Amino acid sequence: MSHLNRLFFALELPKTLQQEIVRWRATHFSPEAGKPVAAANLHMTLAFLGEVSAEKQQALTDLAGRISQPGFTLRLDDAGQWPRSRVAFLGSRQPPRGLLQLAALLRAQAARSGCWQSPQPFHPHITLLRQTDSALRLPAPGFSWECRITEFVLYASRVEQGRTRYQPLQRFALKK
Ligand code: 2AM
Repeated sequence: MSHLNRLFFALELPKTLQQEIVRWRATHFSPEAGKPVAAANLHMTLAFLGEVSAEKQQALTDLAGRISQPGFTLRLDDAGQWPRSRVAFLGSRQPPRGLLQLAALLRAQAARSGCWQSPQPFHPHITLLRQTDSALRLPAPGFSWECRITEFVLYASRVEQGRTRYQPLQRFALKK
């Protein structure tokens, strides 16, 4: 069997936005709130693929390459916590239709290619903290960032020297 890679499709955030979010996080969450995700690792997952062989990766990227969908604007204006998975996240009060369509398509392609997909509905989010405290004080509403999304990215999740690193493998342009 060929070597397996842990893969997922996601939206990349511009570096400037990653830095802004990290600064905002530092002022709105205490250091004890949880384990902060590194700035370069802040992203929005569209479809998690799991451990994938080179052959299956090729099939998945062929399918993803056929997606023809316009870009969209992502607004980040919501924060929340999932106590079961112990994460705090940033999200959208009204996720754009283009985002939901893209994720649905990628998740359907993944399922048809044999990648197990969670039965939970897709909740677009950017994980900010892991291993969170049980009762976090969440930032008050009023914050908002906007970001134009023109592509999506296939990432490999690797652990290097004890640190998780998400390596972009392939980029897929959305229509202008
Ligand atoms: P999370 O941030 O909510 O944990 C790389 O691990 C990315 O894939 C992360 O965005 C992570 O989401 C997501 N991910 C990891 N395991 C997953 C799973 N079993 N189902 C769905 N998404 C998963």
